[in-house]
Parts: sequence; C-alpha cells; structure tokens
Amino acid sequence: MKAVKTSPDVASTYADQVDGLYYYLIGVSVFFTIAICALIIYFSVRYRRQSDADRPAPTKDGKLLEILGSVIPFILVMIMFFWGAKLYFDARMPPKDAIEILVTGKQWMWKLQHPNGKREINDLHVPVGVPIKLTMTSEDVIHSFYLPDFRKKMDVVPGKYTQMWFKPEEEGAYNLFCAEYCGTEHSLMVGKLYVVGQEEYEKWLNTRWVDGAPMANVDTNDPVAAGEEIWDTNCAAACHTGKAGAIAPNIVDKFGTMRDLEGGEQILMDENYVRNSMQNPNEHIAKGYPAAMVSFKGTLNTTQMNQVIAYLKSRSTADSE
Ligand SMILES: [Cu+2]
Repeated sequence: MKAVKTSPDVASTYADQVDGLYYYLIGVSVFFTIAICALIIYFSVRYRRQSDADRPAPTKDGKLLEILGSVIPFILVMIMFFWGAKLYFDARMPPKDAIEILVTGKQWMWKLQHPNGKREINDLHVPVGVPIKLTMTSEDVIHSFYLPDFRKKMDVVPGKYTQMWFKPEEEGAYNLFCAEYCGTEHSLMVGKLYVVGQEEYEKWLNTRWVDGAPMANVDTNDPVAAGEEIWDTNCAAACHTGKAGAIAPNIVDKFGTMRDLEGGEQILMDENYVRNSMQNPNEHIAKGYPAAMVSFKGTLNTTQMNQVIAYLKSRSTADSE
C-alpha cells in the first residue's frame, strides 16, 4: 500500500524543525479534542437523569484542580510561543555569509538575478550547503515566494523589499510556487529550485553554455556597473557629491549605516530606504539639506532601482547589516 503523504519533502533541518512544531500543535489539539469529547460522552451517560450515580454536593474548594487547570495549559502554550518565536527569528535573520539573489515577481513569472548579474526566469540554481538570501519585490501585485520543501514562504510586495533565506542541504530539484492568488494565471506561476554542487554552480554561474547548447533565459548584465551608470547620469553624482555647497548629502559609500534626518530622527540606509527615497524623496529629508530631490517614480523601473541599490551596496564601507 502506498504511504499517505502528510507533508512536502524535507529539504533542510529547518523544515524538520517546522514539522516538529507542527506535530506538537497537532498532538496537543488532538489530545484535548479527544479527551474533551470522551468526557462529554462519558458524563452524559453516567450522569443521565435515570442513573443512580453519586451526586455529591459541588466542591467549593478545589485548589489543586484550579492550579493544575491554569499551570498545565500555561506551560503548553508557552512551549508553542517560545518554539514558534525561535523558528520565526531563525527565519527572519539571514546569515551574513549568504549569497544574495534578487527576486522579482511579475504576473505570471519569477525573475531571478544572481550577484554577478546572471538572470533566470522560473528556474533558480543555487549551490548546496551555502545559505541563500532572497531580496524580493514585485512589479505589479502581491505574490508570495514559497519553497514548500524548505517550509519557507514570504510575501513579495510591489514598492518594497522583503527578504527570506534558506540553506539547501541536499542536491536536487525542488518546487517553487507563488502562494498568493495573483490573477488568472496564478496557478502557472511555478518554477524549480535546482540545488547543485559548488563547482557546478560556479560553472553554471560563469558560462552561458551548458553541454554545448545555449541555455534559455540567461542574460548576464553586471548590476553594479549598470547601477553606476544610472547613478552618474541621473544627477546623483552632481548632487550627492560631498563637495562644499552640495545640495545633497554624500551617500555613495553609506549603505548599511544610520542616517540623520531633519527633526532628529535616524533611519537605516537599507534597500527599502534607498528605494523609497528614489520614489518619495520628500518623505525623509536628510539633516541639514533642502528637500530638493526629484522623484524617480516612473523614470526608473524595478530593475534599474535594484541596480542603483547594487551599486550603492558595492561602494558601502559599512560592515553591512
Ligand atoms: Cu503570483
């Protein structure tokens, strides 16, 4: 008989941990559901009107019962809380040595870009044993990047960046889904994650040819160089110069640092801050400078904004994150 599959394959130790918590939740729920149902049935038979069971006066003082009735559920739910919180924090904090891959969701495909600029559509190649950080955004509606075998899922939202990470531990091909209904062809917004050996990944990353045949959907375009060009041609180099009398602060090497704002607040210069500043420059005004920047909303597309961010990251002198 074919075994019934109760969950997707397990592709990482994190997936095992999520399953552990999941089974704990199911176990607690099933235990109490059965216990409560069984007691309801037992009591309704035992103490039915016609039965001659003992019916002593109600207990007024049940301290032990009260303490057990509070402490046991408290312990059970605190286990859920701390276990869940630990897994949540693990999932939210990518390791520093992670390879960063840019993900753009679009009706109805996944566009992916590797650190050297190599691009793929709906396929994602990653090396085994190395943490992979995904920095994700959408060109249209909300999508959700879902790797069921890794028990990792994160919304991909237009106008901002979200992140998720995973560590592939075994070579193989895994499913990649969009898990947020995003239009008529949502169900076709699927892809494959290919976990390959380190050497194979390097080779794959640095060649446009595999087995003598050109690979589909491959396009290399160095995002840092492209970002620098955009930076230089869009007044950024003339405004954010750092020279005396400049109308904007010199931020070219400041990615990952805290920036002072008018009004005394500080803000971290991260992907979301840079992107938001390009689109809504007057939302956060740098301390000591006029609100003089123009918006690049509609002028720069998602890819170009990603390139500008890649350039600023490459120039950063901060110990990033
Ligand atoms: Cu989608």
